Amino acid sequence: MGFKNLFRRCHKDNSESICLDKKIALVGNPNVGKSVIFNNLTGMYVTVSNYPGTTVEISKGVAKLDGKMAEVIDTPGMYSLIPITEEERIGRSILLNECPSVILHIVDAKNLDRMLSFTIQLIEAGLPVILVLNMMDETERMGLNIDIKKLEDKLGIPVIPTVGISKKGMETLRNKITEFL
Ligand SMILES: Nc1nc2c(ncn2[C@@H]2O[C@H](COP(=O)(O)OP(=O)(O)OP(=O)(O)O)[C@@H](O)[C@H]2O)c(=O)[nH]1
Ligand SMILES: [Mg+2]
Repeated sequence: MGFKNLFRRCHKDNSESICLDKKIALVGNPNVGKSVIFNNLTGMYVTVSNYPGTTVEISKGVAKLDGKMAEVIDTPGMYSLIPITEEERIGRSILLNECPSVILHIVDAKNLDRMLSFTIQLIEAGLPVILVLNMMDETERMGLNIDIKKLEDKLGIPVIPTVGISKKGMETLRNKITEFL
């Protein structure tokens, strides 16, 4: 699909680089639990503002991870790196322009098969990705069993199961994020 190296310039140490701070971006389809996980990661200092020149609201907050401070950016729901909606265009431009140290691709684990193509796009674009399998409570209730280790081996990225609403898996996720900062 030609996503390879699309974002590589973000991570080069050259004069074009605008990566001054540590940033964590949350991406994923609508309604998968991005904002719940955003709230779990951030503390009191949350701001909501319109993305420049648009009416799309972006939340930003601060996470303290193992003594390191990082900005957390909650993006609007998006399905792909190829933008169709304004929200997707903004999501893509956050990934391009904000140069996050790590991207959390948050998926509804019940529908993992439908969501993996976006994970693969992010990986192929050279972005630093953690796959977050959220809604594990509902997934387990449905009797679905996901082989996390095998998924990690196949994708070559960390995969962390979570239940956003009860904070299950958040400690493991925080530790994994810290490795990227
Ligand atoms: N059962 C269950 N519900 C969850 C979990 N995480 C989030 N939810 C619920 O799922 C719904 C959607 O969560 P949000 O955090 O608003 O999802 P979002 O991805 O930010 O949605 P958009 O901003 O619309 O893209 C809410 O009702 C949450 O309470 C989870 O792990 N398990
Ligand atoms: Mg949200």
